[in-house]
Amino acid sequence: MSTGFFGDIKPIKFEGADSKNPLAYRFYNPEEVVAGKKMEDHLRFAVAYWHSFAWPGGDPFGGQTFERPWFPGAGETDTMALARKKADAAFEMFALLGTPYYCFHDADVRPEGRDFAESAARLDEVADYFASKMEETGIKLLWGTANLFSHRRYMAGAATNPDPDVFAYAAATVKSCMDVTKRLGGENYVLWGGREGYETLLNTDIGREQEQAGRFLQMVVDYKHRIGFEGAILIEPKPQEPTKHQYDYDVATVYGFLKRFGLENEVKVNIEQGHAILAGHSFEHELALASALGIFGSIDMNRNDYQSGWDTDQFPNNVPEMALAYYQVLQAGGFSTGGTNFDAKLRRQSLDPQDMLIAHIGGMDCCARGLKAAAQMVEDKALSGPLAERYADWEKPEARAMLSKGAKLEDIAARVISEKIDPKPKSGRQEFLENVVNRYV
Ligand code: XUL
Ligand code: CO
Repeated sequence: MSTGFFGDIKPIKFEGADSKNPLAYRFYNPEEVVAGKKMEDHLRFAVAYWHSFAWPGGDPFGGQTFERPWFPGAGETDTMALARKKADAAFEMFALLGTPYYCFHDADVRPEGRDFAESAARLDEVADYFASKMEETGIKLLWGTANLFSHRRYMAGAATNPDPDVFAYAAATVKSCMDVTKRLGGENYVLWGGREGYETLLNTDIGREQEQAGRFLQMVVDYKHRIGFEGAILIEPKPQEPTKHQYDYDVATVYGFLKRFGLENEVKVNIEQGHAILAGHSFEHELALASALGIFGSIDMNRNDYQSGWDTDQFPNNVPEMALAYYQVLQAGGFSTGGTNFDAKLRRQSLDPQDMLIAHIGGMDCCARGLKAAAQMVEDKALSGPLAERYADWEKPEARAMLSKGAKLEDIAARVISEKIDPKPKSGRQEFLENVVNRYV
């Protein structure tokens, strides 16, 4: 049943590259087979509940710009009725877009209760409502997560808080969110440590805080196994914002953390484009590293402004960048439990319900173009061919022997002398390879 929020807009259809209809897909054709799989199954798109349905359009200088019938103050005072109204509009949008998945934090979907028990009960009640909508529409949950950063109790961290009561509250909250994620068939559970970091060393014991975070994560993994949650546990790295120094800085840092607490085979990463940029990396670097370390899980798709230095969470629209990102996703074997979650929000002047659709349509089209370009590069071995050639000498037995167990520096040194080894530098061919990529995008 239509909520009327999106007027009489019909489900968005693929119309092809020549279409001028702003409410049509020009490149995302869910049924089209790319590299042996339907585009829909490659990309596994998800809508983020928080940006589209919970964020009021504020920035540091001004508050709400969006008027939504489910926001408090819009007439209705029963906050659970507003939560249901929000869910109605959200599922209507998922269905209009044809996005197979969505993602949410507890705080996006239920009003905060007077105490933990009431908040948890409200989450359960909303989850029942979601369950019936999921059943009705076939829309699935890519991941659930707990918001352990907005409420003032978390201002000094959740798992890393100096106050053990906050650690306890955060643990109880994650438990309730994992329960709900499992109940809704969620395919992953995400932990983004928004406040797990610090502003000043003057009041911070880094060693102790990281021990707390490690223990917390071990308990999350342990709980996952005990309840039989089959999804992946994912950590989402980010270098700064909201805290100045975040403990989950980037993929490399997260991997070190996982190793330290014996969790590298239990936890993967959810990599966000904007967070990669903030860390001084490229998105494809973070993806390639996660894949090389065997911890690639899922992506938060968006785009960060390259000048502002903060997390602008814009919708993606840069196809050449997406092509390199999906190239890494394909090299990693594609998504298993993961997907492409639009952790992206409208600009605060984009007031209309149509803007929400148009932003997602543009983002999905851009990902589709990136995927198609990436798949073609894979098929043509456009990059993997030259790469294999560059490392080909490592296939020789004497080269492999140097990396085998028991290899010794002195034996290698003797061979350099006896075989008169004198390396001849070869071109890295970067411009050639850049030109190759440009043929595909
Ligand atoms: C914050 C961010 C979060 C996580 C989920 O920058 O990306 O929305 O994706 O908590
Ligand atoms: Co994110």
